[in-house]
Amino acid sequence: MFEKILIANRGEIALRIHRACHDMGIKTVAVHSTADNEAMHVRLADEAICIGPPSAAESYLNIPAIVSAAEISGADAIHPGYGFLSENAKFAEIVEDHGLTFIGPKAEHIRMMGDKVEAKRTAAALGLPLVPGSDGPLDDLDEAQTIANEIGYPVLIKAASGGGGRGMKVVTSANELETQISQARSEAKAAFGDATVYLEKYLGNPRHIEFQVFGDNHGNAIHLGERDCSLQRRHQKVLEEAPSPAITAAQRADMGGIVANAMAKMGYLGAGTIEFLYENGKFFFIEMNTRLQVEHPVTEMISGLDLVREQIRVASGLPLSVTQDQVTLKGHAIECRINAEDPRTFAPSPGTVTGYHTPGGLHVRVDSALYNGYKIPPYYDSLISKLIVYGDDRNDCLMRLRRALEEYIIQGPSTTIPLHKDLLESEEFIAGTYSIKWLEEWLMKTQ
Ligand code: MV4
Repeated sequence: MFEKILIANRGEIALRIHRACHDMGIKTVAVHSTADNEAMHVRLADEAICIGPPSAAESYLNIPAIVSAAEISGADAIHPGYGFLSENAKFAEIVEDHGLTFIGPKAEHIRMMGDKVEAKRTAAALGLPLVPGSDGPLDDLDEAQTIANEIGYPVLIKAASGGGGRGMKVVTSANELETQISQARSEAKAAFGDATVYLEKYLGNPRHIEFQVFGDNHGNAIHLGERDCSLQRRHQKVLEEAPSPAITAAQRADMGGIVANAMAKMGYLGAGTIEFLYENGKFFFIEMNTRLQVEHPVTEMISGLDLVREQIRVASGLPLSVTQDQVTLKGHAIECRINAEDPRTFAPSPGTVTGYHTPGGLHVRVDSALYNGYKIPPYYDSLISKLIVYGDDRNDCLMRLRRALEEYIIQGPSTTIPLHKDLLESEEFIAGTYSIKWLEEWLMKTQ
């Protein structure tokens, strides 16, 4: 097992990883920008090394500085968290080339899943159901016309190097196809340096349901059920829950079996998430994320497993601590993402926390790096806290979440706590019948 892990991240996820390390008797090294000298992740770690100025490009994305920090501190491994360098195949390779362990999947799998066309090909070969569409990149207009006519309009043009919804174009009729493809191409080129695009049937009203998977290098792969992440605003998740209110235990066992099998065939190592759109009782693979996700705690709450511990175990060569038969998913969990933002305009609201009180009690978890007097810097993501609540069933979970939100006090910056309180009173959310379109429509009507 590793003796010392460098955490190449900041904020709540750096604390989350630090906690798993200390629970396992592993020392931690924090890295930080000059904007984070007073940050909680720096205070808690056994050692801390400044790696650059505030801009992420010069600090949390600075590969030479991070690898040097690992060498100087004598760390055995690097955990990238989420965002920043977590899905950078080159970084994973450089880390391994320096005799360190990258706590994450193999570089080849990160690279493959980063190319959404490659990812779909692989998923198809592994038996996952796909959204109907082009088999690969779009080459010429004739081909695109033929495919679109076959599957029927509307269709969606997506960037192969995209993801997260950037550079997508909905095409409603044949006469728009040419201009939308060339628009998508130039936007993709500008945003990702790659003009490759592909085409899919546009699903009008799906849910976003993702399966958590895990593999080790002893030939084992398991799934830990799904999370429903349909509540998004501008491709940012707002609230996630597990299990999804939309699917049955039989559907979970079916899809879970299929994704776990696929991961075993690939020889996938570590934590991964398989994203599906779900519409009219059917799943359609769209993407795979090769990292630990922000919303992993809801899966931890219903499975009782520590996903960061599992990541560290399998990266060090140990088998997963459980077999599929030993996984029991029980109860219901919801995560509210709390951002330092105006709850109506969503404008960022950095600044000093002048009063702070966290909710507590049975089945209530707060993952946050905030403390009273902390100055939220303006340079990074506005996520400042995740409130995660467990209940025996969805209604029990909703009741406890309302109670926990009432207790949570963050003074100084504006936060999205009031938005979550309103959301928990809305009929559609309570009924659990929402799709990916619902939140933005509700915000327009009510906020
Ligand atoms: C789609 C889709 C409809 N049909 N693909 C957006 C982010 C990226 N991961 C995939 N996305 C979508 N792909 C087809 N064929 C609708 C979306 C989409 C979406 C997906 C999940 C959650 C929120 C969303 C909001 C808008 C669009």
